[in-house]
Amino acid sequence: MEATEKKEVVFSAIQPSGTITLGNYLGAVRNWVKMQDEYNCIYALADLHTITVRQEPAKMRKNIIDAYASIMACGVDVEKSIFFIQSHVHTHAELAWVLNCYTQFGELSRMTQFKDKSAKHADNINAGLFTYPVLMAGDILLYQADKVPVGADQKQHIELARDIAARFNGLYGDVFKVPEGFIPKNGARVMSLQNPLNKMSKSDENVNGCVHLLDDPDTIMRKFKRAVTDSEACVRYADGKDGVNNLMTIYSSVTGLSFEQIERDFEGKGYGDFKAAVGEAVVEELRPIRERYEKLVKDKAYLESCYRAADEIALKISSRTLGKAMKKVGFVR
Ligand code: ATP
Ligand code: LTN
Repeated sequence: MEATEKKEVVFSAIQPSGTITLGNYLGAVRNWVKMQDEYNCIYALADLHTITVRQEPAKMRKNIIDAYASIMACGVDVEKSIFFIQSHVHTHAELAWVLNCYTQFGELSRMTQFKDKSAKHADNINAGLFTYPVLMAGDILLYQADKVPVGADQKQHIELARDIAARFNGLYGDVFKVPEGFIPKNGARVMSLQNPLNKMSKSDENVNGCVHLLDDPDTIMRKFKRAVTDSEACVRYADGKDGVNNLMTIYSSVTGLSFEQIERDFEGKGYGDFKAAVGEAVVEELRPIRERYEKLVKDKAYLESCYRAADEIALKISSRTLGKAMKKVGFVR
């Protein structure tokens, strides 16, 4: 029991904004799974975050359940970790409001994800999209997390969470743990297979650019065969070879082979062979996940029992931090 208490706390979340991608998996979720034995892990489906972009209600409900089953299928084990649904735990929205008043307009204006998403959704640049990183900071700080496993695109948001925590602590004493990002060396930024200058994203309109966790083997192979490369016909990692670099990153991340080893293995071979090898490696990595998902998603009652139990524990833990923060600010408790 004591050993458990001394473990560091890990917190992370993912938006149920569509089917989970190979980028989400290699950049974040795979590390969530690996960290479960060494840390006290708390994970969430960040459904409050998803409404910063307009959602279709029936589809959103389905996405939430599918994402919950998918993450469990990846190996997040509810016997080891707490895996809850953000909107079921009211402390998140409450702390976000408080922290909004400790975050500057200028800081949020600098967030590159806000700039990207407001360019992409120019007809709906809502206040939630702007304050999204504050909700995310609250998610992390409520659990006094030490480490936050995320992809490279979230680094700026983690820095902001650290700044907000340090500022609040500077005013009121040690209320929040100042968290650290945990970004993988390889796979932190998986790019679109069709446009390797853009990150692979759940909401990509080009279906061939993005491999989904639940794609069947033929679809995966087809997407890799169509992946954009270059005219050099040489498998090597170098500036300007963004398509090949991306395929090498994916291959290395899945197989554990170094770039040097991959270059040696594919010396004298064309891109056709290489793309097929990357596709096959990904098919094998994702096969057991898809199989587990198919079983889990059928058992809605089991899924519900998992998130209900986790929601309750998350509420208990997060209420302690919220209560402390509100008391320090001056609310009558
Ligand atoms: P959306 O397209 O709705 O913005 P997304 O695909 O970017 O979603 P998020 O839910 O925002 O996914 O991210 C979940 C986790 O996956 C985060 O830790 C994020 O850093 C990571 N991640 C997302 N895309 C990639 C990618 N292409 N490569 C590596 N990690 C990624
Ligand atoms: N913003 C994150 C999802 C997210 C998150 C979090 C990640 C919401 N809350 C807390 C880590 C910690 C994203 O991946 N786009």
